[in-house]
Amino acid sequence: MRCRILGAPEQDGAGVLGCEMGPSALRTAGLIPALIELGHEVEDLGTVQPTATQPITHRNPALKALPEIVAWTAAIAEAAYQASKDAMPIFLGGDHAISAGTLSGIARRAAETGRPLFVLWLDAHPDFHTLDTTASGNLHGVPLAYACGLPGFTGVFPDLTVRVEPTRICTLGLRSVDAAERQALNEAGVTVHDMRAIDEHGIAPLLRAFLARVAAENGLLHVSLDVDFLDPSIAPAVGTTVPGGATLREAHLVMEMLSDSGLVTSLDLVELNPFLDERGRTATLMVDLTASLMGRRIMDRPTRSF
Ligand code: 6HN
Ligand code: MN
Ligand code: MN
Ligand code: MN
Repeated sequence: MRCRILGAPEQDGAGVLGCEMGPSALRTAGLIPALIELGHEVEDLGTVQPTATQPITHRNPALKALPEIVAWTAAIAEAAYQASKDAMPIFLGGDHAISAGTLSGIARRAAETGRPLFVLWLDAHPDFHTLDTTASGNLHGVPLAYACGLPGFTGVFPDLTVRVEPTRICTLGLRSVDAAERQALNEAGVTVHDMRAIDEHGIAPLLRAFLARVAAENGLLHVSLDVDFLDPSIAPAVGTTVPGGATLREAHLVMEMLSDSGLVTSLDLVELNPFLDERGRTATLMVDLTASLMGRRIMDRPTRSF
């Protein structure tokens, strides 16, 4: 596979500084050699530069760094659109606000192919706030709602060329959902497999059903992996840890099934905060998970199946 690596060291969307070091840590942990070793052709596009900021006022006084996030979103959206031409882009965050840009750029690209875009959101949180409902004001809590075209972003965030269809989104691993997000997720028809569903059914059948749908509709699949999808005991390097996350094996199984499906066409690696890491273990885990997604196997398997 042909991969394009793009660093997006945005950090003002999170409440804790440090995500700007995320791309460096992922590179230091050996992301690119791991991909090359798996036989992929890797093109490193370097680092996205945000556009110039413009002053913006908004009725929600809680919003933090709005001009900065808007500037990043515009730059990342264009870069994501360009990088996704005839290759699989891997976006290195940066906090999860980068996905406002990656999703809108990818959705624009997907529309040109005529294939439906599906999104797998691996996260403790749905990031489904609007600019009006966020209480923390941290804009890493809004990217999925923005990309779906929920109300209130128009005239503030960059106009969406193509919106993501909420009924084609599957969130996996949720365990911290604010009241306004819960209501918006239900109204929009997003598929939510929270941690309770994972506990009750196991992660594999939930993911398998979603992948079968993507395959049946000949869809493109964007995967957005937030470090806090993982349990904090194995992934401490994130500012928004929530106990009770995915285990090491659950996370690898998700990646292995995604690899077997052959459906993944773009990937976000977000929220890694190296300032909070322990001797690089979270960065290393994120690289190992990416390697599983890109074809690393414990043993050869006779057939590709998911
Ligand atoms: N993330 N819902 C919380 C908030 O502040 O709006 C947490 C957001 C977390 C963001 O997971 O990328
Ligand atoms: Mn997130
Ligand atoms: Mn999260
Ligand atoms: Mn919130």
